[in-house]
Amino acid sequence: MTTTAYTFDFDLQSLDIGDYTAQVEVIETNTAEQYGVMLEFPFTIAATFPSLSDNTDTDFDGFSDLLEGVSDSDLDGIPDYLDDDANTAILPTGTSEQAISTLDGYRLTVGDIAKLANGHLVNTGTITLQDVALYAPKIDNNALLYKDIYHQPIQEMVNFNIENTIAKMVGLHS
Ligand SMILES: [Ca+2]
Ligand SMILES: [Ca+2]
Ligand SMILES: [Ca+2]
Repeated sequence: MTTTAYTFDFDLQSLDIGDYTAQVEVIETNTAEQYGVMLEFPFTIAATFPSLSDNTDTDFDGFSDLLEGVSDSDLDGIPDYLDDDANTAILPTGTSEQAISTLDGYRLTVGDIAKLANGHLVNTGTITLQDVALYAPKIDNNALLYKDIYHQPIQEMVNFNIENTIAKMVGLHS
């Protein structure tokens, strides 16, 4: 089996400020079955770019915000200047909870609700019930949790994706 990476560039200049969901669909053309897969991911066009300083180290990893920048080198959804750990088998949660972790070979990434709720300031997968109410309908209009007025989380809620090379699953853990 061989794998070839393709890169697609999009010009976002014509988009207004706001939240968007991008869809990527790949369909086989060389088989009768023409199997396919569709991936969706949210992104936000923000009004302002974060102001990064050479004198500030927000994630306390020894490198300044300006040096690290807003790229997401480990692809976990957290920008470098807020991300102090390149191990993607671990995803940080709120300050009062331990990070969630998985096996080597899997990648934990910040979930769509957490991304939309926090924009470029996202640094954990932690979300609130209000985040669910506001952003779950943008992702899945049939999601049941945000319609359940009796849902009372007994601990912090973490919104994350977990992926390996074979399958991708989406989880909402509370
Ligand atoms: Ca830093
Ligand atoms: Ca990251
Ligand atoms: Ca990371």
